[in-house]
Amino acid sequence: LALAPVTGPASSVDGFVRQFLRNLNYERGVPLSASTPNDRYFAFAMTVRDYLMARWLEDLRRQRVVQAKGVCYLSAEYLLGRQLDNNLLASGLTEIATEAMVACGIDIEELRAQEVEPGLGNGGLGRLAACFIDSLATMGVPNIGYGIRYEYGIFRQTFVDGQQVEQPDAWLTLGSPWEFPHPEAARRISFGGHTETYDDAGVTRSRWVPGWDVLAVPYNYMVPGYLNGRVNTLRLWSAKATDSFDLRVFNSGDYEEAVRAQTFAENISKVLYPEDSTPQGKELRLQQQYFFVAASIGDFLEHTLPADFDIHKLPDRVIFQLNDTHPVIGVPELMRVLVDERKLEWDAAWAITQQCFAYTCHTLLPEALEVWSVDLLGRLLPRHLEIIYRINEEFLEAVRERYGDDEMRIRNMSIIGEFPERSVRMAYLATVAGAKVNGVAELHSQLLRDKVLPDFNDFFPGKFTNVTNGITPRRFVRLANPGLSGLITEAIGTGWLTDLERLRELEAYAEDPQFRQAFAEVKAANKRRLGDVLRARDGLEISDGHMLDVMVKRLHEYKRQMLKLLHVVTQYGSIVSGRVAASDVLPRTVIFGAKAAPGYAMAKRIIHLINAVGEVVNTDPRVEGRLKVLFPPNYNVTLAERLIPAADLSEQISLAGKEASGTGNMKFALNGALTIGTDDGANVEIRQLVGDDNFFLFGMSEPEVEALWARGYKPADFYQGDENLRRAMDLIASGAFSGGDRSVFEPIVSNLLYDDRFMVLADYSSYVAAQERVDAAYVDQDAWTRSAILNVARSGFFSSDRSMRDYIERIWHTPPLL
Ligand code: 26Q
Repeated sequence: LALAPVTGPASSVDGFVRQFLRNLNYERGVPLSASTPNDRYFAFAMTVRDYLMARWLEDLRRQRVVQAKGVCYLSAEYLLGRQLDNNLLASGLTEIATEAMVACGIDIEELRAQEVEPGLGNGGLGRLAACFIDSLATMGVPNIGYGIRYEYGIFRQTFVDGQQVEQPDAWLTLGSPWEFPHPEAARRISFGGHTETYDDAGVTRSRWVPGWDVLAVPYNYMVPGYLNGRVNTLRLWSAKATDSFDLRVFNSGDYEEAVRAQTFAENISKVLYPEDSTPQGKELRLQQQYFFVAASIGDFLEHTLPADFDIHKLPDRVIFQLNDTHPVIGVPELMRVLVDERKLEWDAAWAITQQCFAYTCHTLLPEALEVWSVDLLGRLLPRHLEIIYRINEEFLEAVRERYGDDEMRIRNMSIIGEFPERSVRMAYLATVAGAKVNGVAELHSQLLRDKVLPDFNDFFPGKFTNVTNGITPRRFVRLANPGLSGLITEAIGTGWLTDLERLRELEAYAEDPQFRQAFAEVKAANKRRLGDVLRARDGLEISDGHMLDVMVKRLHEYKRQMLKLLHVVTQYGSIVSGRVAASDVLPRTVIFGAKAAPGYAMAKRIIHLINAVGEVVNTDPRVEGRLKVLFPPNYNVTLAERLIPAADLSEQISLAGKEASGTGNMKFALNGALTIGTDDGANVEIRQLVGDDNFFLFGMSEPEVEALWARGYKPADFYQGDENLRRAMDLIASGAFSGGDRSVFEPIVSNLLYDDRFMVLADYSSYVAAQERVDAAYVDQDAWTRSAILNVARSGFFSSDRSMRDYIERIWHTPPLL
């Protein structure tokens, strides 16, 4: 890759040292001798920042001059992970910076450890947004990511007596060297009040008379492309009280009330909602959504576009990509700006709006489809509610024209639902307004089109499409797995990091015993490195020679951590009952990482049970240390970067038809783990690519799931019919993992026996059989390594660069800016 000649203050070891010391002295205000590790981290990060700054300004200038079409990615979440190593890598400064620190006698590891990762997302959706902006920068596509600068990110998880306890994630306590606040560019965002009509030169128009407002202050973050001298922008909004709040002090003399009002306004960007599946319909959440979307659209229209821009040409300049329904309130917002403020005719405004939005859906769970009660929405955003009603009226009119008075169809397609209360269906609004609607894996897109929104697919032929998710190989291969990256580059040369399909060239190396040996050594070294991390972080020990069996993702019943746990309990039960000699069990360490939504009682109980099983299994001498269950708390991006490269086995075991895509599955495959998985989400595509011989498939397919529901699913029948399953369930029910207290985990057991919405029991026997195939395969280490190499070689498709190319081709039509 052509890299512009490295110039600027930090581009030699000497220059880096000088700039570092200057930052330490003049920005931090400390001499090296009196500096803390945090001072040194800040000065170091600022030095990397200084290097990128010229390129950033140049890109901003270029984007202003060229006025090409760009993508505004609207996402309530960005799960960025640590920035330092990524930005060093993108700048090509890693070696220079390392040498510079050696020259200063500074331990660069100590300095790295200072960085607190910005956890501004829940899981897959937020991490996907972070991968996408990395890929766009690397491909030179102009892009702004817009979102919220939460003061508190996803909670820090701790365990007390095996139970999850949440702590606030105060990631900003010591500040962040990566953000650039721009208070001078703050925008006023309004809420509440009422609407009225008025006479505008003979035309009756509506307008919004808001009740209160807040300031949205932008904070910019650099998004550097990989070794291409490009830097895009991530702009996150922070809420601040407006002076109208101060005015109230002046007017009323009620100082306490005024301060309360300020706090109220600033609550909007205070905390990330930690629910990732069953949105609660909280007013503050809707405030967050409107706050960042209105600020972002306003910012783009007024600051990115030239002052004299002909607004009718907006679709030539921008596509607003909606990351799930969270930013969908942007649709009526753009309509309001165009109709009320820019005085466009409704039809013209609607034609523009329909070309400027596209919508990505990330779920299939009906309970996760976002709705807002008309009552709440009307109170908070009365003008937007009017606009939504009009959009719906005109849409249903068109539906009537096409199908006649098919009242059933009209009720089903209405953007306004009536039960259990009158509410706005945000996914429907997004589908009606969006130029395109996409799912995130082939199976998901197909189910979305045929099962979730079939009427819309019929009405809008060609609107539905698929873009299979991807992950950035820069972070999740190059940074997370330097050992493997070195090996790959040695074999096939450079270039694969920006053209991941080139990993195909590794296929031949799978047949090379020396390469296999080297590959296995890298895996072993990654396991030792993980061992060091877990020991230092949590006091946990990984035993030598164990298979590492890893399941990391949010805790949700549909993802079925319980299925994995039932397998552990089955193995444990057969050892302690003497049916299987411990010495005949293939040594395994099972690692879980998962946060539960704080209000999700069943998920929290499952966490408790995993910890309880671990406690018993890990300390029972009869197991002879051949089975271990580890659950490091607070799984996050930083830990993922250590865990994934060390894994032998990747657990992707959701009920078929429930996991939209999954992206962890891709990260594991690209790091040479084999997958045990159902035919769900992107697993389907992974299996097709890596081949059946290199993937452990089990469980019902989606049509089989449907068929079993149709026949009538009785989980107790599966319990009765499978001795292993009965023993495992009985062991849990007996209190064996709760000091004899049978009540603690009873709700889990009875839920599985009498409800089991996600069919854990139905897939149990197939899962256990697949795990036996895993055991058998793992015995032949060399054959396993060969399969692992083939997983890497055949997973190049899952680069987020490819996802971005698909979005560009199918949805955005925004070429790279050369
Ligand atoms: C919505 C409203 C109110 C409060 C919270 C939310 C909310 C927040 C986050 C709802 C959903 C989420 C996150 C969903 C998510 O991460 N989905 C995952 O997206 C991945 C990327 O496409 C997929 O790979 C996963 O399959 C999907 O579960």
